[in-house]
Amino acid sequence: MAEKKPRIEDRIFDLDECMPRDRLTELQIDRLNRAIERARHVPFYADRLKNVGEIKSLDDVKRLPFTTKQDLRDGYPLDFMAIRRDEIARIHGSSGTTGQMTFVPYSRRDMDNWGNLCARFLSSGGLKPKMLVQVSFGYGLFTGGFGLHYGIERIGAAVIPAAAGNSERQLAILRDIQPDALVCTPGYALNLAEILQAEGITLPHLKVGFFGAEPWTDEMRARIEDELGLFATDNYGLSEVIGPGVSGECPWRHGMHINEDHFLVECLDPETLEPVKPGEKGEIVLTTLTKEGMPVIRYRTRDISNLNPEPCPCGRTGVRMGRVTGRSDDMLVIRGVNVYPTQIEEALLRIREAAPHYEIEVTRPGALDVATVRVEMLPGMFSASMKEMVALRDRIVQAISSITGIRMEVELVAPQTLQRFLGKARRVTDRRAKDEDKQ
Ligand code: DLL
Repeated sequence: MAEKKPRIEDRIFDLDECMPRDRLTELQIDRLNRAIERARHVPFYADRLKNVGEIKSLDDVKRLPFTTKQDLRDGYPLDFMAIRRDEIARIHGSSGTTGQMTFVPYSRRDMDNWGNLCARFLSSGGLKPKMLVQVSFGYGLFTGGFGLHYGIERIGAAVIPAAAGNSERQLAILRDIQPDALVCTPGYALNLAEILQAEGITLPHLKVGFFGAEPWTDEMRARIEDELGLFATDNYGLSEVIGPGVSGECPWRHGMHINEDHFLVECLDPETLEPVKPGEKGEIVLTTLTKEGMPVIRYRTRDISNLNPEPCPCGRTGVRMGRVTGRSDDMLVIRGVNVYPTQIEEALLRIREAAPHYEIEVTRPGALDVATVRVEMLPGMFSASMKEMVALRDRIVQAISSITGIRMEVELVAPQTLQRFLGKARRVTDRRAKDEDKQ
């Protein structure tokens, strides 16, 4: 859903965002050679880069080794650090919810670059000096809170570091301080919108919202904008690479411009590891070009997206990555069909009477997979007749099937009964391995 004409004024924060492509390529090659030299301080890379000579064209990137999350885990706690201990300016880390956590050290220069990179997408999404911003991301090892914080300050706007959680307090800030901008996960924005609606509070002062850290859809954006009355943009990043600031939307909102002067991007077929055609879906693979604390080479993000190299009307020259439809490790294979949780969300958001809160459970009671989607009804629907509820359930089954190609069981549950998430949502429970053990 690309926009015809942006609703907000575009403000380019840094002219490097508009660097002509040929100059950008030259800069990337130069920076890549320097990044390789820095990476040689890391034993993992020193060994793998032994026979890699000078990089002369971006095609040479094929000669470089890949890095996986497992490699970083094996290097726990700081084997991937390429600076001295007394040069560390900050250490962040990934949560470790899906395994061993990893630490990510930053140098002073990394911190400086990071602030600028976040300022780029904040500016392109409508943040202006002197605006007041509520940051409802976690502050801590998670990169969301601190990353956005420094970007906001770089623009000359003011921060309310609300941090994640305590919805009562979040609402009090929104209502009583009246910030101009909100920063959090899209799921949490929707959650706040829902509580505001239940309490009959409207927020005419909110102008812009910056949402990221988890997959969301255009339908979800429309609902958030409608309910909070703001202009919402998507931004993407990951802690292993820097945190938020890898890419972000411009006001045209047709993909997130990648900060290619700092990150070299590839979109590869996750099986063959060969590049996919422009516009086709593949795994995003990133190489840091300027990172000093922990450079990564060809880091396999597991995020599935696509790259659009067409020029953008905004004038920024960085390629645009499409919405992340999910992580390749989030992908469910149900009866042989690939399904991403965002597809369920997309289906639910087409149906006004269903709340976009859902859980997916996959089981294998016999030979076949059974996927059950639990969906919350909106409060008004809860008192509907049995006939209306059955009709609603059937419409949801139909919507899911038309998007995913498979039929799932749908259970309607009472409003406010499914878990809400302060940070990233976790919606899938896959019980198939356990079911097989039982058989
Ligand atoms: O989530 C960094 C971040 C913070 C990005 C705040 C944007 C805003 P991690 O905790 O390491 O870092 O998680 C990274 O989150 O590989 C994606 O799977 C997912 N992700 C991040 N941004 C988006 C997005 C931060 N805009 C992982 N859309 C990534 C979809 C996203 N998924």
